[in-house]
Amino acid sequence: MKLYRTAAGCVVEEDSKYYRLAGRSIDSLLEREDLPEYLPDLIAEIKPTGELHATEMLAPIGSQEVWAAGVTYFRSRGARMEEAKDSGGGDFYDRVYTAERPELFFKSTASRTVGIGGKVRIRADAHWSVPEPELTLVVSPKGRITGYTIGNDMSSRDIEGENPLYLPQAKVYNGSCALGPGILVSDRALPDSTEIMLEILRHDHVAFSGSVALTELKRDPKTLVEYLLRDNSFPHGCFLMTGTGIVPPSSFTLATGDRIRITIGPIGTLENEVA
Ligand code: DO4
Ligand code: MG
Repeated sequence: MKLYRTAAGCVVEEDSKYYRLAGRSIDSLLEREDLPEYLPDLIAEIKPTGELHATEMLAPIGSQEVWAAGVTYFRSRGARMEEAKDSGGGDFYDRVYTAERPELFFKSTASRTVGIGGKVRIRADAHWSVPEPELTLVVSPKGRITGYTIGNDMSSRDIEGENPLYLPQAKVYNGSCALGPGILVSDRALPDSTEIMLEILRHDHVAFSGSVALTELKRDPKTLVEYLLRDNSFPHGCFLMTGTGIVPPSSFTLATGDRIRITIGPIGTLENEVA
């Protein structure tokens, strides 16, 4: 079962049928502890309507904060150690990869986040920018994983590499986050074999493509959520990106007009153009 947000309200997709939920805000749904059990009951009382087009879909976020985990894949550890070696910061990434406490950082709010078809941005003062395709957890106020979406943790690698203390500037800026297309509503873990796929198109040619399976994710999603909620409350629930395992080569940087396509089979495809 999938949940989408549109300008006219939320829509549930089940068995290729679409149920429009009148008068239910995304907040009122994401605040529920019982979302996976509640939605089937709700649509049982509604008649399905015509198709939902991607152009109607908005980022599936309301008042939630978006947080992110870092260095959760071996590939991310290596790339970060390399980019930070001149600043002396490389060692931090190795240490956090093996530490018990994960790296968790604040990533975005709805105002900095775009949905499918929206434009993500590269910072004007950055010269090395990449997308980070990440499985993103939908977390209830009490810390239950009630769904999954696709996240793009847009990152300025030169700023991050210059000094690890610049991380918030490398990660949090207007248009630095994309979420969508919708939410796969489920509290069941996705199979380890699930692939995250990234394709970057430039002038209709594939400039970069890569994939990683969830089996490479070093941290258990439930443990990441448990750390995030320690002494930290989320009355509207929150999103938690689980880190990237796909890093383009160091010679690659995003450019205006590039199209970033991220696919996670059970969730869908999130496509955004770079502004
Ligand atoms: O510590 C830097 C950021 C790591 C990150 O965003 C990732 O591994 O996905
Ligand atoms: Mg990331």
